[in-house]
Amino acid sequence: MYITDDGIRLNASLEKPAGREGKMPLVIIIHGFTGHMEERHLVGVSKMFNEEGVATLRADMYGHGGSDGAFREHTLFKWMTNAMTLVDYARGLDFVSDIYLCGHSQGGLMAMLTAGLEHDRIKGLITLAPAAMIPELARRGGLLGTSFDPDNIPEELAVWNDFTLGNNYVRVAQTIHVEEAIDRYSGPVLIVQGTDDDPALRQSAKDAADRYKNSHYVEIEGDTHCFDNHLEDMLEAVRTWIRDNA
Ligand code: FER
Repeated sequence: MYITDDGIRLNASLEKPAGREGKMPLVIIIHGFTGHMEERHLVGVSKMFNEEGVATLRADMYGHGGSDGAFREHTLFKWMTNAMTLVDYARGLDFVSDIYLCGHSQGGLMAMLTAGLEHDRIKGLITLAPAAMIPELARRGGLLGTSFDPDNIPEELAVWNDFTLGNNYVRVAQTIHVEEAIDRYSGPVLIVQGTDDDPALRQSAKDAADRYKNSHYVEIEGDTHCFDNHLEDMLEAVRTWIRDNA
């Protein structure tokens, strides 16, 4: 199905727990940079929530997966309005009681920013390896292993093998201050982080956990950015938290 954000179709999937009737919580699940909603760790987390009686709404963000928009043109601002559209959609579902946000990597950063924007509507926040350092890296001129003059941003950044990022991505990221979003949110927060992930990302996840008023930080020993090695451990950490917080 599609959820439309100002004419942009977002490819989405709404899943309800088998056999559960009446009102129930719902978690919005957001993928990372170059990612999509069918990634193994996101489908895994969605199924786990459904087993716990929690509905899920996974969506592809602007320029990713089956959604409209070009990858090159995506920005954190566009993703923020996408995420607010998903929250509005969830608020319009008659079976939904509380709304939670869950995001991986850039989607984790997005969940943090959206929890700041929608602090009174979000019951809890779950971030998996949140890429909270993106704005600071953009200000320093060093995204994704590239190096550029942050005051003279190149027209395009070639990232990884097949991806080209437009200049507006960097301009937008430079203006974002994650700390403000963190300070606007006082609900419960879970941050799950693999120890074999990028050290700068891991440090920024730790710093975010320290700054949130009400957070729980779990490290998965020996796991990667996408929880390739110990997916079950990550899922158990989230399961335990949602049982305590839903
Ligand atoms: C970066 C490091 C990580 C970056 C993006 C990411 C755009 C996001 C990773 C992900 O979402 O999986 O420097 O720059």
